[in-house]
Amino acid sequence: MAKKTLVAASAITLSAMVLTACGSDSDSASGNDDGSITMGFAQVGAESGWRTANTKSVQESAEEAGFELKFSDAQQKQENQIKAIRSYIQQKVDVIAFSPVVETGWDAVLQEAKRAKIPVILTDRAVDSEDTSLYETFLGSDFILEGEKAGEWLVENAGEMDVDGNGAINVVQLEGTTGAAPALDRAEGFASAIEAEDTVEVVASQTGDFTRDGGKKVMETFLGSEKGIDVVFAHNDDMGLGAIEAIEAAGLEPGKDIKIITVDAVKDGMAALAEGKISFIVECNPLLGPQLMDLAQKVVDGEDVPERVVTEETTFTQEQAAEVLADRQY
Ligand code: GZL
Ligand code: ZN
Repeated sequence: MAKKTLVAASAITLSAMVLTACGSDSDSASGNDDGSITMGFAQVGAESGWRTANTKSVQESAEEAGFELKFSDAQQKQENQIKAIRSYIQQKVDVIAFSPVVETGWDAVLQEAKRAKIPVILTDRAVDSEDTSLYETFLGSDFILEGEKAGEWLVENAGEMDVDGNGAINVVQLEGTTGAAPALDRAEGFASAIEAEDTVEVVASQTGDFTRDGGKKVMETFLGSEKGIDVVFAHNDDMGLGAIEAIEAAGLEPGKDIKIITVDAVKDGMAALAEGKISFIVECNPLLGPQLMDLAQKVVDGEDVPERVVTEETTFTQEQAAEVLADRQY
């Protein structure tokens, strides 16, 4: 008898505690007693060095800002990101932030967040929704500009890019994830920058899904199917590093027999640039955490925020990489 009463009593206490926590009168929707913010972050995955650095920046910045962070890794699957966003809506977080793995297919779940009065911040990648009321702001890079920077460098250095001397600069392109904003926009920017240079042509283009293994496999295919490859344009360092493995396995010397241009400037990419295997890298800054938390605080406080916050980033030649490699944070 005593045992039963004890169990019943503790069950009542427990449920009362849970009720109290949820019922507290703090001003934040998520019911944090100290009014601190609870953020739900739906990350793309862990596909690249860039993504790892981005995740670390978000998690460390949330800690720094005293936010409660709910974090999910979607393994690059949109349905997992949508599930995570729905769970954040159920949990009544104060703000949702995510990097949409692809541009399309977000309107329904963003409408649900809007109906639940939970503000959404887009980070890193964009969505193609016409209705910009579905999110408060976009924080990330200008991917078209990144593609243009890569193409402009190639055109400026065309004299050294026709490696096989046949008068044509044949480029193979390793695309990022199909349908992802950085893949679509980097390809667009690169194509526009090389358009006027009629010796430069993209002779083959295929997705390597932003992974090292994907880049290696696609490069192996290209080495078998394409004659006279002079240049590889890879939408991120990881696919460029995979291409290096394939090029070396084919008995060719990356940086000499085939020039490689990539985007990101993560440590492994910068090391390959410094040692001459990669020829040029366009930086894409993953350290979005501090700006994200600052924007989230403003959004939750009902302050105005800019529609779009573009991150600062630069480019690196082999000489520049050798100079800064030791100081790179990621
Ligand atoms: C770009 C980001 C891309 C990186 C890749 O902002 O979305 O995804 O360039 C990463 O390395 O996988
Ligand atoms: Zn050539």
